Amino acid sequence: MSRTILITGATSGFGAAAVERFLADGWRVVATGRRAERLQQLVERHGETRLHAAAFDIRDADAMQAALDAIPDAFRGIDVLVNNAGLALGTAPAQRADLAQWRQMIDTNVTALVALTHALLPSLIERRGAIINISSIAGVYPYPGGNVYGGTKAFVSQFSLGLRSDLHGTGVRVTAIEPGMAETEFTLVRTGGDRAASDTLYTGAQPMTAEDIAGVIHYVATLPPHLNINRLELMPVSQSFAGFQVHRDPG
Ligand code: NDP
Ligand code: 8X3
Repeated sequence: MSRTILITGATSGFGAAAVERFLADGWRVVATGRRAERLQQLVERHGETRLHAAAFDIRDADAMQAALDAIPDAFRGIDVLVNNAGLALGTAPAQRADLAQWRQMIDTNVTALVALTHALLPSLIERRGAIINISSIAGVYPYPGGNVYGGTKAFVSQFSLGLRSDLHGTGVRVTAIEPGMAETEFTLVRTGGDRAASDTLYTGAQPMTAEDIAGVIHYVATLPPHLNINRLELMPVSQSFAGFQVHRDPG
């Protein structure tokens, strides 16, 4: 029997690659994001038999509810929720950061993720489904300029573990995937469209690809139902850890 997956942030990067991966494997896919034209291109490529596209800003609670209400019957029983939509904005230290950017990251990465999860929990419980939350190494290891972005991802990982506790006995699986550097539009968004900064970060580093992460999401979603990966941290081989920084007074 074909299963149904709802993937947020399906217009780019991990989410777009995951849509392709699950459609190729015969799943029904509900794909969401703000950029309606990209979702429309997906529909034109794949048709509407196994793909339903819903364009809305995930921070808009009413728009989210309207989109959920408008899901066609064939796509209503969501088996897997992939909370992927998210972003980092800026790399400035906290003392120079833009509060509006902090709010946008919290509203998108935390508040919207929580709201969508809450809305879909009844269906997920009924179907003994799965929740796959896209967290980040930024939620595990702090780095300069990661401040609120890292905080939102720490929330995502800890919320995932908390969900596991609450969903004990329901059969619902919950996983936080915590990727390191992967080349998507992530850095373009973070830098406000600075293509050179994005290229500089990724050039020569062999970062992970969106398809790498989509493969991991698919792996997690198709594990035997008795098996739960709680958190899964991954990096490109080229990325590892640096030491602590020490400030010394000039004397
Ligand atoms: P992209 O920028 O390529 O994709 C982000 C997706 O999120 C887009 O589809 C975007 O859609 C969607 N999105 C952002 N804001 C909103 C919003 N307000 N409403 C609806 N959708 C929204 O980045 P990635 O694919 O890399 O990022 C996916 C997830 O992975 C994010 O949560 C990110 O934090 C996380 N991550 C990324 C890593 C990386 O190195 N790339 C590493 C670790 C984690 P649209 O703009 O159309 O609304
Ligand atoms: C994205 C990974 O290290 O750029 O979440 O914050 S990092």
